[in-house]
Amino acid sequence: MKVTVLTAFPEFLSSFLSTSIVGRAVERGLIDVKAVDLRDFSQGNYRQIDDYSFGGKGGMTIMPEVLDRALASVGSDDAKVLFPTPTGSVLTQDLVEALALEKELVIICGHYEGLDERFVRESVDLEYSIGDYVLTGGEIPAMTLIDALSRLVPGVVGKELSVTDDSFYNGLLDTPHYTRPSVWHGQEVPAVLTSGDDARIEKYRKRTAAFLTLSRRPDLLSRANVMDYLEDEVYVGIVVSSDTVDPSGMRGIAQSAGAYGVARVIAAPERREDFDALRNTLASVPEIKCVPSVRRMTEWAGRKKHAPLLVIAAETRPGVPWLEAKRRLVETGGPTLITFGAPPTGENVIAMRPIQTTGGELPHTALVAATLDRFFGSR
Ligand code: 6GU
Repeated sequence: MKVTVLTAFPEFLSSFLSTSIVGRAVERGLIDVKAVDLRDFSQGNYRQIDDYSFGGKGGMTIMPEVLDRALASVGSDDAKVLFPTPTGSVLTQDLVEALALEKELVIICGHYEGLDERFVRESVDLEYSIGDYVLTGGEIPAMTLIDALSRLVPGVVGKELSVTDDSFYNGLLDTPHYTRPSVWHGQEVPAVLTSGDDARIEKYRKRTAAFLTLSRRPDLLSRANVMDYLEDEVYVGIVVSSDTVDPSGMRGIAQSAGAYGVARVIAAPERREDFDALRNTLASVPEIKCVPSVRRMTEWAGRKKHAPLLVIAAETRPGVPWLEAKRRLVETGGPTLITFGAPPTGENVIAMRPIQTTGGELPHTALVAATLDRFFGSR
């Protein structure tokens, strides 16, 4: 990837481009980053690149001719041109990942009051902000983006694992880290981390990540696949209202459930007397476990420990918004049974607000897949 930064302060970037991980990536040719001095494209004797803003109170704006010449000097028509500005759209990991697919970027740093808007309209492809605060110029946001991009380039960050494990990669915050000494200022490292039990450690890290996200950034939950962050398994329960069940539809449901990491699909008849008929019909679908009643379904899902959290994907009844249901699921972390069809009752039950469509009803297979995607789909 090639990145050119157009700036009035190229020396501002020099230590960034020659130090640490980014410096090594530049040196090894993994990324090609250059800072170009906007003043080299100034007009007149004073290397002037800006002028008073029209209608302003004395602020300065970089002149369009200067920007145009500087951009032309980069010499490539298909580079994506970026302008860091507090009025841009917020830079997220998703946006960084999208920009990482580009071959070439040009980042134009404004100072003072920014760039002439006509140039922005004519030549800038994307305006981005790095957060809700105001900086004196675009250099730090330019370096922020370059840093985030470079760690996505294979080979830049030592262990590939640490890239995929980090905050936001799975859509949730990272777990806290510790190093030696194991006791510091009277504080011990959580015992599980020194236990050597890899499975327990992994579970602990996932749970702390989940709780950190719940308490600090619940807004991130909407785009995260939370399956890995639960301690126990997730089951799908289908309550069948009549003895006429379509085995191929049920097979489709089992397939969707499997794709999203659901441990097992359980089917129960609404009326106990239909159990034999149901079991016969589903004899050809061994992926689905048949039980005689909704109560048995609940018991089965919770068999290892306590009762499962019941999430009811209700067809019509009012219920909690799905993101709240997802939050409860992560918070509970225990076995979960997501049911479709006639709703079970009791403790530990969340009725989910029905999925809204703009016309008509979803077929059952689609309803199950759409519901599971809200909880266990990756962004
Ligand atoms: Cl991209 N530029 C400036 N000047 N200030 C900012 C920003 C960018 N993002 C947040 N604050």
